Amino acid sequence: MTPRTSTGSWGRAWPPRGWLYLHAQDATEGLQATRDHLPDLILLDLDMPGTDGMTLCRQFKEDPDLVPIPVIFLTGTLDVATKVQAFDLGAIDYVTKPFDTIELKARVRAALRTKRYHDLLTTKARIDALTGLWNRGYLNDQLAMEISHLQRSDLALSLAMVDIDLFKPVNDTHGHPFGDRIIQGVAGALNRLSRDTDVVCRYGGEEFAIILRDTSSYGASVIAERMRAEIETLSFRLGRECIAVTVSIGVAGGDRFVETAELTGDALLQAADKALYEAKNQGRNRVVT
Ligand code: GH3
Ligand code: MG
Ligand code: MG
Ligand code: MG
Repeated sequence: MTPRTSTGSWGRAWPPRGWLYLHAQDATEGLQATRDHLPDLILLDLDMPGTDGMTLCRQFKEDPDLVPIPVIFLTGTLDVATKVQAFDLGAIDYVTKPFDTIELKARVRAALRTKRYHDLLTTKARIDALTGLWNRGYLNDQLAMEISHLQRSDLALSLAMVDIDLFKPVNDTHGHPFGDRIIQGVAGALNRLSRDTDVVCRYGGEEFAIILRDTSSYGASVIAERMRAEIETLSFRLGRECIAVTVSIGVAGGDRFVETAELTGDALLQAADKALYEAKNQGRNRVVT
């Protein structure tokens, strides 16, 4: 593997400053480098020693983490059938050797533009528009991933479900836009009080879910209590009035699961939801674990 930062075989001006250009000798190196660095673009020579470019491209496109990376083929022999095969495998473009440097650069820029749009849309699709928190789809993905990565011996993963208390009357009395401001304020507090490793989501209307990594149910209940206490102190101004809200929180920890096999995302969500229901039953504005 040869990482080059500012000069490549296309002369001093390429790749532009700040880009990292990695050169792999063969398919094995190429696949490893791609997994390690998740580049924004792959220039793939069809004619390589060992595994050929088509096979490597197929490997890229079979890996969910690598699928979004655009692949441009470089090749000397490109009949129509090969072009079709390359596009069908997921390549975004091709360049025939000997290639014109200016044209190749333009194709690279175009592919990178597409990749940037893709990344932007992927991010937007995961974010809740009102609060800027992660959305429910992202929560489900992350929860499944966290659980599949948990070691059998280490079930330190917790989930907290947070629900604003008696929110409907607040909305009915003061209007939906004011209700939205409260949802944003609560979201901000949850975000402030969580750690970088936590995943804070808006689960739905006035409900939030937080994945707490490396956290036992006890640890999660301490964090949840801190959040509950902080939210109680917030006040939302509306004209001359100041409105306060409280939240109820249900906490579920992986460590409460006796059978590791029973610990799934759904099971953790259900357990947290059950604890939340219990918190509401006990009179709201409290944490139940
Ligand atoms: P509880 O303590 O049992 O949770 O009572 P609640 O009134 O909060 O419960 P309920 O689930 O009956 O009401 C939730 C309300 O949240 C209903 C709706 O008016 C409000 N809501 C849901 N989504 C939004 C939203 O995006 N914006 C605003 N402003 N209000 C919302
Ligand atoms: Mg409710
Ligand atoms: Mg509620
Ligand atoms: Mg609710």
